[in-house]
Amino acid sequence: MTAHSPHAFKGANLDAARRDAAHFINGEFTQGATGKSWINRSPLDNSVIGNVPEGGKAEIDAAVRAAKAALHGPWGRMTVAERTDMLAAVADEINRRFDDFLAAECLDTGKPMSLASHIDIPRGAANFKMFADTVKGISTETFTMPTPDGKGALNYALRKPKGVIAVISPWNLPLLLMTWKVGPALACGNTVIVKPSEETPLTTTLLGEVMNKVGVPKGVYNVVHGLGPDSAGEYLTQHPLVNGITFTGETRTGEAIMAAAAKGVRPVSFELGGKNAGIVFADCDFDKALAGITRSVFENCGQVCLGTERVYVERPIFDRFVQALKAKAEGLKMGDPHAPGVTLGPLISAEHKAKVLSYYAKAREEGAVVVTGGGAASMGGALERGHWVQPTIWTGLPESSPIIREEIFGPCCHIQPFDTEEQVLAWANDTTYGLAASVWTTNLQRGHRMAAAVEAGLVWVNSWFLRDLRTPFGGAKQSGIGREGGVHSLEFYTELKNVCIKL
Ligand code: NAD
Ligand code: 6OD
Repeated sequence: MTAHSPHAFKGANLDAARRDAAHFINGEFTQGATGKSWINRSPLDNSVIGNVPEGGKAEIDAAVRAAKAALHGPWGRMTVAERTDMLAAVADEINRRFDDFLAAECLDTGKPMSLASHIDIPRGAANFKMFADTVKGISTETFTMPTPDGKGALNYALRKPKGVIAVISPWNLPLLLMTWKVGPALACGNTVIVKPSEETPLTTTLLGEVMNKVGVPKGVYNVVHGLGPDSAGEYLTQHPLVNGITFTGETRTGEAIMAAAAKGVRPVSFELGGKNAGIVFADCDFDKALAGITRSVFENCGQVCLGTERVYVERPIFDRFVQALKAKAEGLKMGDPHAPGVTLGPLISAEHKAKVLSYYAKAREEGAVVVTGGGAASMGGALERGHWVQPTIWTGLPESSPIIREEIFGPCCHIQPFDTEEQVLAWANDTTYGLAASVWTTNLQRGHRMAAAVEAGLVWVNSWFLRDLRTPFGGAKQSGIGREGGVHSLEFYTELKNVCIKL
C-alpha cells in the first residue's frame, strides 16, 4: 500500500505558495503575542518564503487548553463513525488541494515535485484514510470468569482516547511524518497540538484550512510554530495538560523530550535516527539491487531516516557494483523541483549543508577513496545561493570510522566489501541504531535468515521503503520507542480500560 499519486502536478505553483505562516489555535489563525518571528527561506536559492511567528508559553498554553476543552465538546461526543467519516473527508480535501500542498512542501524543502507528488502528498491523505478505516474495524477482548456464587463475571475492555497529544515533527517529510501521527491520534478521538519543524512550517499551517473546511471542531487540531529548546517545542513537552508526546527526529532530541516527559510520567512514542545497512549479496538480481540501493542512498537528497548510508557488497560483485552505483549517482539530475527529469534537490538548510560537508571533509581526512562527489555542488544562477551538495560515494574506510558510525543524513554512502554472511551481519549490527535495513539476494532462505538476524525495526528484502501502512513501523535500539502503524498505533493513542461486571 505504498501511496501512489494519480495526480499530475502541472498546477502546482511554487511562487504562489510563498506566504507567512501562522499558528492555528482553537480553529483560528493567529500570529500570537510574542512579537518574535523568523524568516522562512527556500533551500533552493535562499529566497524569502515568508515570516513564521515564534510561539511562546502563552501560545502553547492556549493551544493545549483548546485541545483539552475540545475533548469534552462535540468532538468527544461523536460516534466512531462520525469521527472517522470526518477524517476521510480530511483526506479527500487534501487530495482536492493536492497542488497547494505540493507547492508548499516543495517550496519549504526544495524536493523534486516528482518525488513529493508520488510520496509526500498522497501519504498525507492516506494517513488519515487508513487510520480512519483501522479504527472503524477494531474490537477488544472479553473474558467471562467464574465467581464463588456461581454466577460469574464478564470482563471487557474499552479503548478510550489518551487525551491531549503533543506531536513534534521534523523537516524531511513534513506532511507525511506529521500526519502519520495526527491521523491515528485523531482517529482514536484525541486532540493534538503540532509543533512542526522550524524549517518547514507551510503544510502544517495549510492543514488548518482543511480542518476548518471539513468542519473538524475547534481545538481538535492546533499548530504552534517555534524552535525546540527554550521555545515552543520545549514548552509543549513541559505542559502539564499534555497526556502523551509523539516525536520524530534526532535521537539526541528524543533524549531531551524523554527527560521532559518524565515529569508527570507522560508516555512517549519516538521515531529517531538511523544508520541503516544495505546488504547486497553476489546472488542478487544486480539491476534491481542497484536501483534499490540508488533510491535508498539518494532519494530526498539522503534525508530519509530509512535511507542507506552503509552499503555492504559481497566481494565477487564489489567492483562492478561500485562502478554501477557511481554511474547512477553521476546520472542524478539536480535542479528546480518542477524542472523536467530532476531527481535530486538541495539539503534543507545552510546549517545542515555545513554538517554534511564536514563529513565529506572528515572522510577525506580519514583516507577514504572518493568514488564520486565529495563536495558542494555548483548550480549557477540563483540556485548558487541554495544548499546543494554532490551525491557522494566512498570506499576504503574501516568500520570504526565516524563516516560509518554516525548518521550524516545526506546523499552519500560508504561501500564495504564482505566475504561471509557472518561478517556482514556482525558489521550491520555493530551500531547504536536499529531502524531499517535492506537485503538483496535471490536466495530465499538467506533472505529470511538475514531478516531475522539484523537488529532493526524494519528489514526489506529485495525492496526499500515499500510500505503497507497496516504494519508495525519503528526502530530498535536508539532508533525509537514503540511502534506505530495500523492497529499498533492504538497502543500509544488509546488507553485500554477494563470493565468487570459481576453477573
Ligand atoms: P530534530 O530532532 O532536530 O527536530 C525535530 C523536531 O524537534 C523539530 O520540530 C524541532 O524544533 C523539535 N525540537 C528540537 N529540540 C527540541 C526540544 N528540546 N524539545 C522539544 N522539541 C524539540 O530533527 P530534524 O533535524 O528535524 O530531523 C532529522 C532527524 O529526524 C534525523 O535524525 C532523522 O533520522 C530523524 N527522523 C527519524 C524518522 C523515523 O521514523 N525514525 C523519520 C524522520 C526523521
Ligand atoms: O512511511 C512512514 O510511515 C514513515 N514514518 C517514514 C519515515 C521516513 C523517515 O524519514
